[in-house]
Amino acid sequence: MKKVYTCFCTDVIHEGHLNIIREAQKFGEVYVGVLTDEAMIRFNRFPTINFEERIKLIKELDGIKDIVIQSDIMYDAIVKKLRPDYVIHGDNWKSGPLKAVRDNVEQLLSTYGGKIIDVPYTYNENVKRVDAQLKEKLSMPEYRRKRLKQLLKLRPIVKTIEVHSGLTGLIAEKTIVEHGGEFDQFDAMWISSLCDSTAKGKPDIELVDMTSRFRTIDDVMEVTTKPIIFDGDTGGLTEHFVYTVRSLERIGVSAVIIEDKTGLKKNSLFGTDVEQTQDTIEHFCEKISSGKKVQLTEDFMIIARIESLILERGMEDALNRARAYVKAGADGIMIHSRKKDPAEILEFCDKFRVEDNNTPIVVVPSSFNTITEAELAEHGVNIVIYANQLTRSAFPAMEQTAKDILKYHRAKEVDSRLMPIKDIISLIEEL
Ligand code: SPV
Ligand code: MG
Repeated sequence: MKKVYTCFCTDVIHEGHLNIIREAQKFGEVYVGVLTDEAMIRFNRFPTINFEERIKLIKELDGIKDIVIQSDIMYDAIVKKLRPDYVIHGDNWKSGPLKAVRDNVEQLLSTYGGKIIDVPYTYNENVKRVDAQLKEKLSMPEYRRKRLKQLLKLRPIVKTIEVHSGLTGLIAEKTIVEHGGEFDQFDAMWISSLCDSTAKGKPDIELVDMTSRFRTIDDVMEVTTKPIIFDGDTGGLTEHFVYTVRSLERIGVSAVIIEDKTGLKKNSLFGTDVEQTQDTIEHFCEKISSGKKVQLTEDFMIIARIESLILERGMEDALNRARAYVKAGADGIMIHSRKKDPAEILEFCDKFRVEDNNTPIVVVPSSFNTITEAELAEHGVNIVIYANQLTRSAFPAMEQTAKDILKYHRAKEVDSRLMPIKDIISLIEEL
């Protein structure tokens, strides 16, 4: 009997999958691969059921010879082990990022005469509905909220990008890149106080009020499924912060990061150029523990941000605060720096990790931007936030366009740099 292999990366079996199995059976015995969670989340949406449940789902299908666990998006290990005569897949992998997978399989099979079978992708109303329902499920508060904790277990480092609108949310949600055989996408979204304020033409001084910040969260949530980390600035008065925690948790935000500053907060990247007051350890600990007391689920995280390095209070002060904040109940520590050299951040991480191997560390490498995610992960960092790069890339592009229209007295000269009208219309999915 010939061997036919297909890999499923799904939490629901619909007629498209059944069609693939039917087609596969015509060529031989069917082996179905189940992609691990770790591999699946590199390029697909987050699974709504876990790996064991997905295996069970496939096991219940008729006409399958065996199930194979596939732990990499690329098929090298599977093809080596199974040596299938055929690999069958929906023809959607002939273009887009998945084409790299098809090319890889084609090359692997060519070494011993194996063949690819491309089956026309089933995309009817029924399949569309199943797809939409899964997406809807992932966007629900109870699914979205816990996802950050799930990702912390599945990812070597959780990659987070700043969003401040529905449109930037869509970029965070949908951008998937294949590069050198590796797939990647962002895991989570950061609602930055700096960019949320900047988008409104306002300074980053806690002037944009919570009602407005929640409006931004809602705009993002409407069109995305990925988990949200909210920049809570100083958290405000403890008596107010407890209400913020409740509201964020209820709507499905996964974490709030609050910084240990008090009084008029200014953006940290000003450093010591402006007057900034650091909170006392006791007072900030009280804010953290008050927040922890009011939350209702195990999913929500309160992350304490330490400003000691920004304010040049020294490494010992930063480490002391980290110890105290964790003791007060913080679910994570964000350590910030505005130095170009990542040395002080890495020193903090190394020293903190000697004492504490569990508490997640968050960093925001805006200034120390030469360091890679892998290097950060080696030093025990769990979440990396690209806190303002989308805003900083959009602004100069828009400004240049405005200048050129004024210069040429028409828009023809800028057109080649613009997204085609057709593309911008189709960017937004219609229900
Ligand atoms: C933000 O994005 O608003 C932050 C990070 O708080 S930083 O601007 O680096 O302080
Ligand atoms: Mg901020």
